[in-house]
Amino acid sequence: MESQPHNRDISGNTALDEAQRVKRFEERIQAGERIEPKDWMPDVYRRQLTRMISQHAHSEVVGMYPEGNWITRAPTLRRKLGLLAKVQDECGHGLYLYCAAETLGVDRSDLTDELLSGKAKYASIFNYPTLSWADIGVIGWLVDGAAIINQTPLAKCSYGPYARAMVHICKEESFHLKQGYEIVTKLAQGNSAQKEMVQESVNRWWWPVLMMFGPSDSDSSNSEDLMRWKVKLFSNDSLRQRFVNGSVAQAKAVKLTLPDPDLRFNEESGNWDYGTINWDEFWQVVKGHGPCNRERMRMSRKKHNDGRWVREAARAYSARHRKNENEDGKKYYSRKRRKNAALGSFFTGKIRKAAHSRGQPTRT
Ligand code: BYC
Repeated sequence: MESQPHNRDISGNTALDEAQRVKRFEERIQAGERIEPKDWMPDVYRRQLTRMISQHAHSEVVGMYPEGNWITRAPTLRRKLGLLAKVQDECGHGLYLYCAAETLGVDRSDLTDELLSGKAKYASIFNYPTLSWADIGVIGWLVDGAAIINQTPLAKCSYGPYARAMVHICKEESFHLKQGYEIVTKLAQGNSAQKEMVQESVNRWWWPVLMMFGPSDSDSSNSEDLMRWKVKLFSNDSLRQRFVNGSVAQAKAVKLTLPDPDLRFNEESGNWDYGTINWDEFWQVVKGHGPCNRERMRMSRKKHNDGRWVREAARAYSARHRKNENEDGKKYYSRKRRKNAALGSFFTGKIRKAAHSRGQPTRT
């Protein structure tokens, strides 16, 4: 469907009142149509998407810190290359997502300010420390595994730029999952110290990973809007359950134990029942009081300051190039450049004529 400016509805009629516009908007969503940046959308939809996409982008960026910490200490060159590529992918995911958020009319620098001021959230999981090499494997297996379960449905969400970004991101996440599970498998088949290290890592990460899916449905304040407008296609609890169901078999395959004495298969529901999540811990971390929140924010501010010269150089470069474009975005050449170009064609013409008169072939 053709895109329309914000103040018009899909038929271009500006006189429609708000209720009619919302109705049409919802009909489009129910019909499975994608909403594109220039289409009319309710303010709440725009605000919710901006919140969710920007927080997702921040999570990708902050998510680089705990893993980046291990690049210099990876045990082999192959592992170092794999980890380097993974961290680089996450940086790219942040970039796609900031671009997707900008299609909603916000400025990336404002989103960054919100992160640095502590106003915007990012995924709770990245406020936990990476204490051993096994953590890199377990993050790839469980954290990226959880991300895939959460994000694959987002590739079918109602907002076009977010959905398209997620297709690419999810493909890369599945490589991350494989590299993580490979590290975990090797360690789990290794000597007793390696087995102990990987089990200890699973014990620390399991519960925080379950919290990644967000609060239980009854406490999820944003789900109602997001599910009505098909941004979220499944609830927090249903995705968490899907993740638990898949992880049990994966843990068993590598002879690791998931640290939950209440984990048992429920014949009736066909699901693995699990124990109670410590929601106090979750909210403490979300509110900035987790084990590494201060360190992550310190690092984010440092990186932002260290990168100032790059942003300034990029801005100066783009300003210089913009000066060479007229209002229609067409290339504008300075008088000096036009004169040189004219002289160039004058001389080229003279040379061609001379060559022609000598009977020599000329390039056209
Ligand atoms: N951490 O109403 P709810 C990755 C907040 S990147 C912190 O259920 P919603 C990866 C929530 O923001 C992982 N805060 O929210 C990267 C809300 O507060 P506000 C990030 C959380 O949006 C690198 C309040 O709690 N993934 O995987 O309906 C390497 C109430 O929650 C968390 C995404 O961002 C949390 N875990 O649902 C490896 C995916 N959970 O904003 C891996 C896209 C909730 O109202 N996002 N809060 O003040 C989503 O799917 C949804 O936003 C969520 C939360 C399921 C995360």
